[in-house]
Amino acid sequence: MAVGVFDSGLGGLTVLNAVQDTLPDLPLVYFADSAHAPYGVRDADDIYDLTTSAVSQMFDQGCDLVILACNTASAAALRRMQEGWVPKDKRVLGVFVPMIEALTERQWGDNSPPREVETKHVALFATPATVASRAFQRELAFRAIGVDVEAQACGGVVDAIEDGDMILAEALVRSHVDALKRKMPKPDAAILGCTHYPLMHKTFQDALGADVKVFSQANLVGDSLKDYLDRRPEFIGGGEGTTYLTTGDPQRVSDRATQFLRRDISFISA
Ligand code: DGN
Repeated sequence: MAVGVFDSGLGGLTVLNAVQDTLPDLPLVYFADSAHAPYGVRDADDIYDLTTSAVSQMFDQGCDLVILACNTASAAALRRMQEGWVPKDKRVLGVFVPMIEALTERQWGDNSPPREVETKHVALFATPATVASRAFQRELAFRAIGVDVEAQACGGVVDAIEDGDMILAEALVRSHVDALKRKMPKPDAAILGCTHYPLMHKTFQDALGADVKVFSQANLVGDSLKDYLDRRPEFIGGGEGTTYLTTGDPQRVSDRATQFLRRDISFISA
């Protein structure tokens, strides 16, 4: 048994990295649905079908707990999966709740009624599908009142990062931040709601200004998983190391992953 980390492609490796840092002995399976990436431009039904198909394969690989590291899948598919698809002895968790708990200064799993919080103006940067789902606003409304969220769909950024074109990625981030600022001139906080954006953290911070608190999810998810496993140790598996699975061409995906994380990573076929 291992904990599964699912992503549409390689971006979730930022989350996997943070989990490996926080929980170095935890056996892990990383699943990249590279044959169908990117998810960010697909419609919700398509994302649901692809995500359930991948997570089924992860259950078959012995993962009783799967984290959807992909924001787009968390936004478009997670609630529907939790409401009827996930078997009773398995768990599927997303990446929004840890971010929202940090933003609203709540303890893990605090389900008390929504309350006023200090952060009043929040900028959300994410893929078009995540923005269209309004999942972030829905989950936030369960926990906080009186928060104004302005969402900016950041077209092109994921593709530029995947292509290794960081100059284009930086230019796109700056123009998306400018567009956001025209709608919300003074955000208190910004949420980087996409697996790839931690790699652009500095560009977002520079463009937004030093007084905006920028939340990047990878570390938050690592800490939140540690809390979860402290409470639910039955989900900690035996075995060791990380297995990397992909629906794409393993050689090509391994080469790109090695470039992306600047360390050797070897994928096998899912
Ligand atoms: N992993 C996706 C996300 O976090 O939204 C980004 C990549 C994509 O499929 N567009």
